Amino acid sequence: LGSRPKPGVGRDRRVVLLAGGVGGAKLADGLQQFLAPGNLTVVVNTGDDFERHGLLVSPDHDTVMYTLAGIANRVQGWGVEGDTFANSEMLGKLGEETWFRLGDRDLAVHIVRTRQLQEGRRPTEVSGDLQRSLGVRSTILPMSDQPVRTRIRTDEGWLAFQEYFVRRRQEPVVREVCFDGIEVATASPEVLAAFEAADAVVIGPSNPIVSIGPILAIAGIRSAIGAARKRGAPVAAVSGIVGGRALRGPADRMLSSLGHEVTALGVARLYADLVDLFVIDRADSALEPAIEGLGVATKTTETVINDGAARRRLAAVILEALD
Ligand code: FO1
Repeated sequence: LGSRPKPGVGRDRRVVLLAGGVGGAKLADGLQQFLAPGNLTVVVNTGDDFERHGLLVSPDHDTVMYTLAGIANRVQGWGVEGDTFANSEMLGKLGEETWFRLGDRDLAVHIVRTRQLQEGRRPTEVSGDLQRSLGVRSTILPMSDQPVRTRIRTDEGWLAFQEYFVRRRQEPVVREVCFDGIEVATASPEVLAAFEAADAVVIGPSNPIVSIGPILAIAGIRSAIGAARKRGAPVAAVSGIVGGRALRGPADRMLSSLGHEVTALGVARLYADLVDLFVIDRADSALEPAIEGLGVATKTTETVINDGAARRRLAAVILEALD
């Protein structure tokens, strides 16, 4: 029963989800099925944004947008289902770097985004038009309208995020992470308004360092979450570490090389001052007492969401726990 949206129950609640790439997008997809159009707002990380062939690519934003539009490549998680790479092939012939693969349909989004930004529109406005064009019924908000770029320090020196994540396949050991531009980046008015209107806030199972980290580092966002909580809007976080491993991506090795414990408890410590509830997988139920020792309530359920039904079940458990 939990996996079928119950019509009416809590559909009118306004939920704000903090999300990075694929894991956050999957939970957004689950939550969207229980909430009335416009009642889910996804604040996305833009620190992974990347300039390619003169175009601006916003991977975490586009992964959430394609997922909520129902057109995401479900195996890869990023890019458009069934996309072709004719343009990428020709770019290669013309001597362009193509290790960061842009599909032909994906490319259209970057062309439109870049043109509108060059005309002086804010990333938030551009994002709104793109998601409406693709029929997304929730609201996706870039964490800031100012540019932030995650950089990774390795033994070979500093790398731009996508150089680390894609070109180097996350092989180098991460010694330090920094968010260029974070000092002057502010939460957009739309992001602040979303937190003010929120009945609940959820931190998705994305990488706590490089996906959720940049969002929480934006001036105004931690305090906006704190204000929502003080106002009575419960705040939950979902662990992206299960059984000491990341479900995908480099979060486990990154947490380790940055000196954090690579467990759901280690992630809970990063969020303890922000959240009322921490959602962990059944595999980590033994950690409940230690997490509750941080002053955080726990909810143990299935957090590995590889199909639509699992996404809905996790969303239902979270919405029920936040009720
Ligand atoms: N990830 C890869 O591993 N290889 C790619 O060629 C690649 C291209 C790509 C293009 C558009 C996009 O939105 C995402 C893309 N990603 C690719 C994923 C991306 O690097 C990650 O989704 C995020 O940056 C981390 O969450």
